[in-house]
Amino acid sequence: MLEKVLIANRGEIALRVLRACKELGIKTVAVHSVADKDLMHVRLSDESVCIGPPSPTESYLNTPAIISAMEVTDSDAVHPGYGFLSENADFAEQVENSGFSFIGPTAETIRLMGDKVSAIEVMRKAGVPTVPGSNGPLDDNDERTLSLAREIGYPVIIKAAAGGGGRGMRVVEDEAELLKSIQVTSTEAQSFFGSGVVYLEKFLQNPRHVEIQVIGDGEGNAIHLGDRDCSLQRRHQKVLEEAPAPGIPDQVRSEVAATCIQACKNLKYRGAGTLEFLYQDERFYFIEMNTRVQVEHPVTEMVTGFDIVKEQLRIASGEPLSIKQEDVQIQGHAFECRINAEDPEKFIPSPGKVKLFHAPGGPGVRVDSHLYSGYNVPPYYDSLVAKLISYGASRDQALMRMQIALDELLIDGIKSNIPLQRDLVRDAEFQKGGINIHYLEEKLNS
Ligand code: MV4
Repeated sequence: MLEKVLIANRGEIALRVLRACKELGIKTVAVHSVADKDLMHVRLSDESVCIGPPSPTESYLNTPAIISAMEVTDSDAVHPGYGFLSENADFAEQVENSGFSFIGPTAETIRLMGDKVSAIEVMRKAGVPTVPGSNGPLDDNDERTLSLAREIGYPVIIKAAAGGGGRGMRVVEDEAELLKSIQVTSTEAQSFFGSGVVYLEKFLQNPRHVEIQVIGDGEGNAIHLGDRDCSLQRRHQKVLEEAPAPGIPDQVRSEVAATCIQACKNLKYRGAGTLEFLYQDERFYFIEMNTRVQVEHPVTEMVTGFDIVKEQLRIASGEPLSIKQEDVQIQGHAFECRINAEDPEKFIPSPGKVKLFHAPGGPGVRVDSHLYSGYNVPPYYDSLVAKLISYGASRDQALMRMQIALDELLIDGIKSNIPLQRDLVRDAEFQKGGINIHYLEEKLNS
């Protein structure tokens, strides 16, 4: 087993990783910026190292500072959490070349999935359903591109191969705009990402965002832990997630999951990962793979009873998967409300001193948060300050528990989106289940 893990992240996920390490008897090193010396996980870790000024580029994104901290503290491995360096192949490579373990897939796999064109290609070859499209980069053969788009049918969407998560895309409504849109998207992609490679897909008008959690041992064994619905989002920021995704026919669900496992086995995938799909008219369409633990992993943990972060640590220790696919049972339902330090109407960040924090509790309630009364939320980072998770035997029970828990949750001193979340869990359409990716923005605009 790993003896000492350095946690290269902050906030709730750093605390989540720290708890998993403690359960496994692994020593912990917290690295933090000057602005983060009072973080909860810094207090609770065995050692801590200040790695730089508040600016993320000089601290949590500072590879030499993090690797130096690993050397000074004699750490075995680094857990990158989500965001920051978690999907940076160069970081993973430098960590391993310095003789440490990166808790995640190989640099090669991260790079493969970071290029959306190659990600789609490996998935398609493994039998994972993808969106009809160019199945590769667009080239300068305009006639071919025009006839491809005509075959697929408008609207189509142009996406940057190096993009993802909603950056570098453009919808094209008709043939007259196609070539110009490709040019503009490619030029933008070149300047944002350093690569102008773009590809084309059929644009799905009202899909849901459904994703499948996988985990592999790096030796060709892999399992899936079911799906999550993350359709309730605003400007590509997820707001409220649930597991399992409601209303998906059993056969459709198990068929797509089987293809995901096949893909992970082919890749000899190591660690936790998520295949993102659009889901429309009872069909799944793969769009991207995330090679990290995700913010919303707790809803999967609640319905499987399986600790994803502990399994990440065990796999990095060279252990085989601790469960077989047959042992994975999806039981009950879970929701996660993301609590952000932001104005609930204008969505502008609201950092500052938390005068009072009171966490809800009771059966089926989990709170993943680094907040405490007196904590000062710094202005330099993501505004996520808590994840409120509810579990129930049924979707209705989990939703009921979330309503109650949201009413118990107190965060005084800063603005938060708790009022929005309280409204969402009482929304009749959301309660029915199966709203699409446009629902929240339409609701907020009406
Ligand atoms: C799409 C799409 C419709 N059709 N691709 C946005 C983020 C990135 N992960 C992929 N995205 C989309 N790709 C096709 N072919 C619609 C979106 C999309 C979206 C997807 C998931 C969650 C929220 C979204 C919000 C707007 C657009």
